[in-house]
Amino acid sequence: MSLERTLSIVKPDAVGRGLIGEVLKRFESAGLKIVAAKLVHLTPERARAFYAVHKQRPFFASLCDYMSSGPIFVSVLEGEGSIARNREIMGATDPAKAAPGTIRKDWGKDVEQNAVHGSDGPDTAATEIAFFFRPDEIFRPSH
Ligand code: IDP
Ligand code: MG
Repeated sequence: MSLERTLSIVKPDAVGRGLIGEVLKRFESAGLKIVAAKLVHLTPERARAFYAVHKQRPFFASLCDYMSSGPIFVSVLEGEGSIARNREIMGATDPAKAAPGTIRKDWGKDVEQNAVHGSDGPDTAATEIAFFFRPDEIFRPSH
């Protein structure tokens, strides 16, 4: 494994229920370091741009409405194998199928409002981090 960065989003349903701290605690307990973070309210256009890869899927319009329905908490997680590690901590896309102890099992409402997003590979991680953060907004030990 190598030192990686990945993008995490606490989605509007979880932010609205006051779960930001609970989610971040799981990342930090797993040894992932939060190296950038902020609250963002996506416009529908920005939500469509973020999820452009899914634009042919039947749930695209609903997903973009949901993701622009309230503030989200975006962060960059750094650590060994952080991309896969974050996906493990999140659990399966559908909370009903997620493993016990995962974020989505504990707090996801349904397959759409599933509490969190995490990048699925190195290329998407780089693209998604750049979607939300300028390089100078990401912590480096030399700062
Ligand atoms: P992921 O978030 O686990 O990577 P993706 O397949 O990339 O899952 O889907 C992106 C997001 O789209 C999901 O997190 C969820 O919010 C939503 N989504 C995925 N599948 C469905 C579905 O079948 N119905 C409604 N929403 C869905
Ligand atoms: Mg995905």
